[in-house]
Amino acid sequence: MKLLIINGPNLNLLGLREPEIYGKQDYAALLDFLQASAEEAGVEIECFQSNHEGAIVDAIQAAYGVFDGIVINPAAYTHTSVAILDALKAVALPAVEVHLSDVSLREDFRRISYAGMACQKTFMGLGFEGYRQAILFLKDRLSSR
Ligand code: CA2
Repeated sequence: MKLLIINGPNLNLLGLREPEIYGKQDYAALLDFLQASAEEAGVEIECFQSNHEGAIVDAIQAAYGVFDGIVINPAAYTHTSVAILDALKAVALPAVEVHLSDVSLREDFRRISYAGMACQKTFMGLGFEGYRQAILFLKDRLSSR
């Protein structure tokens, strides 16, 4: 089972600022955490991060026929990108949305999630643990098909 983990803009700068919202750990620590979570779940993962909307759309399209599912934190594009929503709908791979922070408790503009409309589940406000939950959720869903 192969999962694609997508992280959107600025998540490569994790740990640099706003630790009270996103935690103190950096992106390299997130990658280590993802790898450990994948090994625990017995799945293969590939991690992709981009600051560019089109590159994220390209990665979702390229996942078709290669990956069994997608875990995505579209970061700021969560709240703006119909293109990412359409790409997720187009490939129709099982997808789970993750947010480090609880976006429902923040500014109003963060309450809308376009990508989330094409996802089977959302984990938010759990920090890195949300990604682990997402991997386990997809593993469970995909193994019972
Ligand atoms: O909580 C999340 O995971 C978010 O997807 C993070 C996005 C934000 O736009 C979403 O509303 C919620 C922002 C990621 C920014 O990452 C930073 C990295 C370093 C310093 C400051 C922010």
